[in-house]
Amino acid sequence: MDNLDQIVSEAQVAFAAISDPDALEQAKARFLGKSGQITELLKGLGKLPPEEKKTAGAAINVAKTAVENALNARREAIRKAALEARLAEEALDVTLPGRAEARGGLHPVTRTLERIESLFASIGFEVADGPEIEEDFHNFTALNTPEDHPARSMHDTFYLQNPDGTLAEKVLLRTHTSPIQARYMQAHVAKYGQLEKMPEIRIIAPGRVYRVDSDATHSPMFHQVEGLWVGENVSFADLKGVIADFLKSFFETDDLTVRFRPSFFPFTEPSAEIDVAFMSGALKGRWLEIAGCGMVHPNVLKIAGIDPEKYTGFAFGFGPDRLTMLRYGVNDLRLFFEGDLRFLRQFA
Ligand code: 2NL
Repeated sequence: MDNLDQIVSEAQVAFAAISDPDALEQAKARFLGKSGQITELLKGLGKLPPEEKKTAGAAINVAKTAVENALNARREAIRKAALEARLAEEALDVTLPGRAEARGGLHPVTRTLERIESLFASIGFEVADGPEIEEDFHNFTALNTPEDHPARSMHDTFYLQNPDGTLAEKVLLRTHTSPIQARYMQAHVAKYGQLEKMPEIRIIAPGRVYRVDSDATHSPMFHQVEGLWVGENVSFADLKGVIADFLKSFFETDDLTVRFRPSFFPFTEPSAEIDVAFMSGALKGRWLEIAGCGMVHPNVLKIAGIDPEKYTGFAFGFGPDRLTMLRYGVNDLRLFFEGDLRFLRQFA
């Protein structure tokens, strides 16, 4: 029986020295496993004479229970120690001052776009959207742009490549937001074209556009807002009224004059450049070129499936980057796209 006491104290010493759970289970095997010391003793019981079996068996079981108790106590101690360590490591000081979330702000050009959208929404214009990667058809052909027009050249327009590196001739980054309107007209005709009286189209198309151009006043990516109103009896007089009212609302002053100067675009006829002059303030007295416009060319209506004998329309295109520069007195376009927070924070 001395042997049993020795096994028990050996187990207690062995378990106490271990603090890793896996190692503890391995140590357990030495005593209680298939060929562990206690197990071997139990196996040996069969060879004892019957009168000794009972006392020997009871003594071995007392030792076995003692080893199991030592094991369970150690398991529990290891588990507790691990929990304590984890609690200490993940301690959270709820009395520390909080870290405030930095406050974001809208980009000045975004402010201008939203302002233009809401002003036109107030006179019944819907905001339309479309892809920045466009097809030659919607960007040029549908807008009455001749095959040999310089805007179609690689000097002016970014074309995409095929996966094999060759030029994807008919796929490009849109050079204006007109293709949004070309697509909208097509979809509108598909929806209402068979009706005796097609509902009016009144949309603005804001978005990013791309041209091969880069200096103090040109960025290869810039913004445009185009507008389109198509219906029966839509006239150049309507165009002038809508634009003049818009500019007065946008610049928050009646103290400005608007001038329509003859010009040319393939997609409008007649076409005009819109100039504005402020009668007061820092920009007083200078004519500023602010947009292009005109009556939608009959070919553009025809390509979209609209009968130019029955419907007319006007269209215009603004550069919201330039409008933002004028409204806030910024002199370098590139500041808008460099992402310098010292500049951008002034508008937030
Ligand atoms: C400019 C000139 C303009 C348009 C854009 C347009 C769109 C359709 C049909 C006809 Cl779907 N025209 N857009 C018309 C005239 C001028 O923009 O210099 N923008 C900054």
